[in-house]
Amino acid sequence: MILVTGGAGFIGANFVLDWLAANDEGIVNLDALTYAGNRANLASLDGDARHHFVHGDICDRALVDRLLAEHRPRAIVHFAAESHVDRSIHGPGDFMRTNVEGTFALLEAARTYWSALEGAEREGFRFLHVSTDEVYGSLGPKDPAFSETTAYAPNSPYSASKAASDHLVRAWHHTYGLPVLTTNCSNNYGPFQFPEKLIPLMIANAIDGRALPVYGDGLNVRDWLYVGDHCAAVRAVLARGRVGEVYNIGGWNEKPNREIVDTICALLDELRPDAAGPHTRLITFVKDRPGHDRRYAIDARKIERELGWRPAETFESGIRKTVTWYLEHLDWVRDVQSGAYRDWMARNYASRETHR
Ligand code: NAD
Ligand code: TDX
Repeated sequence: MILVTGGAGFIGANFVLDWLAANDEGIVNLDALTYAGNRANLASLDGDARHHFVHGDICDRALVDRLLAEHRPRAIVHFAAESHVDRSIHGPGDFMRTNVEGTFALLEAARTYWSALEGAEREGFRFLHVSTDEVYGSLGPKDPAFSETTAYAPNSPYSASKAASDHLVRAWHHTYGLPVLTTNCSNNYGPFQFPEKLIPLMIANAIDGRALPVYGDGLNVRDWLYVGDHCAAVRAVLARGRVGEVYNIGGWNEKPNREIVDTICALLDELRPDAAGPHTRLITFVKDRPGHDRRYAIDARKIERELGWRPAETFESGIRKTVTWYLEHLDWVRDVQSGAYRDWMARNYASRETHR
């Protein structure tokens, strides 16, 4: 049995589904079902006794203590977080609470639980903390990619809160000996991603014939990884990672945002031949994100060398799968585009003056 936090969100749900497709070990899935958490992502597991869903908050120490005592997991895989940079700019409070205080509460619960274990159970226990490349800050065009020893330099409230959580995890290992593992991954994309993030937002807007809002000059660079490859990397780190180590995860796939949007438009031109095209006519350049990091790039040689992990998807195969998934799951898209979603879109995009 493992305890997963945030398993109703984008990456967490993909992880839970992949895990249970590959082996019979059960999962306790603790998720607060914020705007980003969605039970529908896990609908295919209804009636599956291996999946035990708990609607609750990682900050609720008594609840976490009870789950650990009841289910006696051999590992905690910690995905739960507030994850959207733009939301962290509009309202950083939730990010400090969940990402910093929530990780603190989870570490303390894990420490108490692990301290009371004995023998092989104690030896085998792991706390795997899922984090991001954004903690390393922004790269210039010629800088080498982020490695595990790159100095932390977070620039947004989101990345600062994740950096803080990474430091807590590190300290709980060095001070208390808690057997932790930390992963820092690049930008993910794939099924079930909430349409506030670049790729699903562009797909959802293009399908509806709405503007495709590109921030600034569209030349900010991100390093994209298909979510299934991230999940496989997390499984490899959990199984074979060295305790106390950090593993950077990335797809060697740097691309400027404008190229991503062009690729999505080209795929939609092909897959929706009856739509009024070309979809690039919808591209609109809008006011930049404050403090917008220019470039992220991950040096993934450590996880490749030590654990033999490699991404299975190319960007071309992964983005085609992703666009196809959204076209085949328009009901899912409509469900998450609720009143609260419309409020967010109005708040984030209304104030950005636009030019084509
Ligand atoms: P997401 O926003 O899609 O999902 C987050 C999940 O956490 C949701 O199900 C939400 O309900 C849950 N949650 C939030 N606050 C909670 C709380 N207090 N208690 C319990 N559950 C809570 O996020 P995601 O994109 O799936 O990211 C998952 C993790 O991976 C995060 O830690 C994020 O920092 C990290 N990460 C994400 C990316 C990316 O590109 N999306 C890249 C690298 C790392
Ligand atoms: O409407 C948009 N227009 C636009 O140009 C949005 C939402 C984004 N962008 C740009 C900003 C970024 O340069 O696209 C790029 C990607 O933006 P996001 O999808 O918001 O991702 P990013 O800010 O890079 O952060 C993501 O990757 C690291 C995740 O949201 C984080 O959770 C993860 O840690």
